[in-house]
Amino acid sequence: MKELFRVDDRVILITGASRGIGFAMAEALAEYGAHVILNARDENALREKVRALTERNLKATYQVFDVNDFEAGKNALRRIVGEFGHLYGLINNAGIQFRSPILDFSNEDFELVLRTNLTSCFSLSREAIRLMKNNGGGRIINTVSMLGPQARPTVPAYISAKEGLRALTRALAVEVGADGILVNAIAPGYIATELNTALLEDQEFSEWVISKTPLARWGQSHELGGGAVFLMSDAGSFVSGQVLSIDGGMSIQV
Ligand code: GCO
Repeated sequence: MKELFRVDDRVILITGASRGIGFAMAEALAEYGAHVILNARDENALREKVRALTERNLKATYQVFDVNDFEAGKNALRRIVGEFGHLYGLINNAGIQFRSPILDFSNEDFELVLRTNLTSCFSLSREAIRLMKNNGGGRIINTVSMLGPQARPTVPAYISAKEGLRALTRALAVEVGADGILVNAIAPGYIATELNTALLEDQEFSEWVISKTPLARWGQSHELGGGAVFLMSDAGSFVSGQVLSIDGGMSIQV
């Protein structure tokens, strides 16, 4: 049974992996045998995170690119296949957040969030699928959000993008399943990451999160790792087009 969750030697690219949820997913996958490739824009941060994994004899390297530079992402995938011979998995985790009342929310900011949190996932997934098809299949996980089906004020672009990413997950799953490519999403709740520092420091907001969460606490990044291992492993071999909520139950509490 324990082999069910191994991902030995599966080459998996995780975007936005220099910190938070992305690094937590990469660390968990590496602990279960994967060769993880961490992506971010900050090479120094990536070098430090990869060193933290390789010092534990885990298999990790990095690729520096901005997910909004679609050609750079395509070239990074080519380098990965050139170096490792194949690409098994992609986790589209990189994302940004803008919070502002809608009347102050510019078109430019809205478009930047949609490009970063949705369009870049489409572009990188298309190029990854091109490679996975030649390798007998693979896995894609999109980091969506509890927000999407649920909403709150001041984050219209993020909600729109993450709901769109749920839809893209289904759109890809139906199109590439016959190629042995499984596409799913993980929907974090409120996790104590740098993206949410402003919210964690807002006592009223933080207490609201705790009151609306059955587990009565914020989540921790490492609590997202198990879901990534499940969906990248043989344990998830018949799961596609699905959203795995890792939110302490918040999405189901009125
Ligand atoms: C916010 C937060 C959320 C969380 C998470 C909740 O401003 O409400 O940034 O978007 O990050 O996505 O599921």
